[in-house]
Amino acid sequence: MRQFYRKFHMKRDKKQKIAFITGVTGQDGSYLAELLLRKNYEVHGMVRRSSTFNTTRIDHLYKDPHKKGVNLFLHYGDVTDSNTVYKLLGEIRPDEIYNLAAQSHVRVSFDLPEYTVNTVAIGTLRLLEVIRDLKLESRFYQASSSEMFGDAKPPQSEWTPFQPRSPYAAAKVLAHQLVGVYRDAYGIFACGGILFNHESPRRGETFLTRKVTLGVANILAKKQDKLYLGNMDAKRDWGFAPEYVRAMWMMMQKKKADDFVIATGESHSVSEFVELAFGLVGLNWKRFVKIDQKYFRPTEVDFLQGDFSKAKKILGWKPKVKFEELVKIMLNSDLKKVGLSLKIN
Ligand code: NAP
Ligand code: F7E
Repeated sequence: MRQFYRKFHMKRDKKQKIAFITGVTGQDGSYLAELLLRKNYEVHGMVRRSSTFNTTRIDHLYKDPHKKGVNLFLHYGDVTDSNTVYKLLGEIRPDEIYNLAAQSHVRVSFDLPEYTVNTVAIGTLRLLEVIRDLKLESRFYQASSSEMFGDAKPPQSEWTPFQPRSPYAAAKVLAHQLVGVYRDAYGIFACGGILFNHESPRRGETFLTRKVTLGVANILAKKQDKLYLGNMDAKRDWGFAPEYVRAMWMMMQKKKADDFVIATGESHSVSEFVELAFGLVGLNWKRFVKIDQKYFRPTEVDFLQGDFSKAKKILGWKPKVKFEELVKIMLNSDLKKVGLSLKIN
């Protein structure tokens, strides 16, 4: 993939900004790439080698690099591979780096703690060290998470102390704190976006919201008869992913690097999400949902609700899509995906 880039980079409009995204194939990476391409950035995405296609979320953005006007370049890489990170950043010298790569599943982080810490925490350290070593002037965005708050009493803000409850959350705390250290010690423009849960039709199918909306669609299409879930009592502050990646970009345009909570300020339980999603298509969830202990976590985060007043004041950011609309957007997309013509208004 890289050789194409070298050839075309020389022709770049010098005023055009260059962004580098780790995790470009993920939910947020794909929306962020779309946003930056709309803003005329030259976008470089790091893609992991996989034996099956892992680029489905960005396939619609990809153009043959031999053609003119191509602004998206993909490079094989991995945040656990320092050498490649070093080479890529040295060659691309981006204006903005968005570090979204992660083993991002909280439940899975209990099964794969070492790998999770390696990608989430040490992966972040690798990028920061390369910026420092190469003396890059790149701005850096870190995908921090509301999971870092863990047991802390809601509403959680930038001033709430972290009380992580999983290997994933502990790794995100370390990464977030390293960002602060590198900002203060070396003057690197590094932001920590503390994003609460954000969802979309592109959400991975094993996360709660998508598992439910796809499950409802499959049940209605008679492709599935039961939906197995874990803890129904946990509460989350669920927002809409495209609005959250816009907040990432807004942080990176400010004069001063800082940390921001991005949330809706509303919280709903898993059972409320389930009841609404089934109810919207006229089904009683109690007939279809079964509890399976396998989906419980050894330690749970019970109640997340974000206070985004700092982002509202300093960035001028606020969410538009709230809970019910989010469920409808995801459900409509999954109804279509399974081949049903039903549309929820
Ligand atoms: P996601 O859909 O799981 O995407 C994760 C991305 O990271 C994918 O592109 C994945 O590649 C890539 N990745 C995983 N391991 C990697 C490695 N070792 N090297 C390079 N790339 C690797 O996650 P998301 O929901 O878009 O979230 C984006 C970031 O925000 C993550 O850091 C997540 O922890 C954080 N976050 C998410 C939320 C949320 O609610 N979505 C909230 C707060 C923070 P493959 O496609 O090949 O798997
Ligand atoms: O779980 C409960 C589960 O896996 C939400 C990641 O993007 O957001 C995400 O982490 C809740 C939890 O997201 C099932 O126990 C019940 O209480 O969708 P989730 P998460 O753990 O909140 C944060 C902000 C991130 O940073 C992460 O990267 O739903 N739950 N039954 C279930 N969860 C799943 N996945 N599957 C179930 O069957």
